[in-house]
Amino acid sequence: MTKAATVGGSEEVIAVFHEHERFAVTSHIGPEADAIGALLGAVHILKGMGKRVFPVLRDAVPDTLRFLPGAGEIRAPNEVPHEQIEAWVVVDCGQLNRVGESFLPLIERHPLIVNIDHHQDNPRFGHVNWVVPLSSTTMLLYELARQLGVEISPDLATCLYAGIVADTDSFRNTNVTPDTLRVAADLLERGARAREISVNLYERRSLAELKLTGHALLRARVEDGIIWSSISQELFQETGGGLNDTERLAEELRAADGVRVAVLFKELPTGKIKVSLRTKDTDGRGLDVSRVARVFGGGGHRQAAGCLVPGRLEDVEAAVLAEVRRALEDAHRHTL
Ligand SMILES: [Mn+2]
Repeated sequence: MTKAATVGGSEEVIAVFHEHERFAVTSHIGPEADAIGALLGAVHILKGMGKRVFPVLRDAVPDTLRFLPGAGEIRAPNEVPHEQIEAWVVVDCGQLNRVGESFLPLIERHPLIVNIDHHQDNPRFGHVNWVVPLSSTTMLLYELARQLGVEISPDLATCLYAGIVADTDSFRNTNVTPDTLRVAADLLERGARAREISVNLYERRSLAELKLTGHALLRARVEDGIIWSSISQELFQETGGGLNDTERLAEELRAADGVRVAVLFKELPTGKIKVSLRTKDTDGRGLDVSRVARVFGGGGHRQAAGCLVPGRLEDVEAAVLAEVRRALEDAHRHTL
């Protein structure tokens, strides 16, 4: 049995899970392993309690995450019997609009939204909120399963473990705590398929992704501890790559020796620029990139954040880099 500390504050979530029979569970657009792992985790738990559950996502499950047990049952918003749903469980969404704008009106009118999340700046948009800044949202689902006495099967363990691996960047970020490892160890004991998760998460890169990575690394620039690169629409077209082929690129940039911050700019067909920020902070006290992202209406975590900025690529680059420089100077001043 694990000795991981018990996480409090779940009483209302547990009450809702007990008191209702028909649930829909959803997560954010551009879903990654913590979003889908937490969504499926909630589905397994509710099913384990004998409830009726509808798993829903606005976006399709990425190919590399279809191995997660239950992923094949996830439906599009228009396939859900909305009038039957007694409670919406929204997981891993730092904001409610992260479920997708077209989908938002269907959910936000609902009288019972349960918000389960680990993003620190979550505005507690639910009627019931359980927001704890653990390493992953799946850590919260693990805790729920334990508190509800639902058995953690190898399938459920695999979903939960995948979220931890993804959101800690394979146990490399400063959000890894002793409890992260205790929970991970317990999930392994319960049959989480760790190697299958690693291969699916890290060893299924498309040729387009590798080409985009190559181009972006070639054009990367370094100045004052900041490394940055950009991908224009032209480059997306030339390589045949899409936005989801750029997910790991900011981390590749950050791997450069001597840099503290990596910034990747991606030009979308809409004319907006998607900005990804990463820090190479070793002690959790350096630059908080989510603060930079928030200046531009975005958000995220200390070490990984992002924002969507309207404007020309060069202009957005200049504005964001200026803000990163300012934030680095601030962080430097605070440590003096
Ligand atoms: Mn997450």
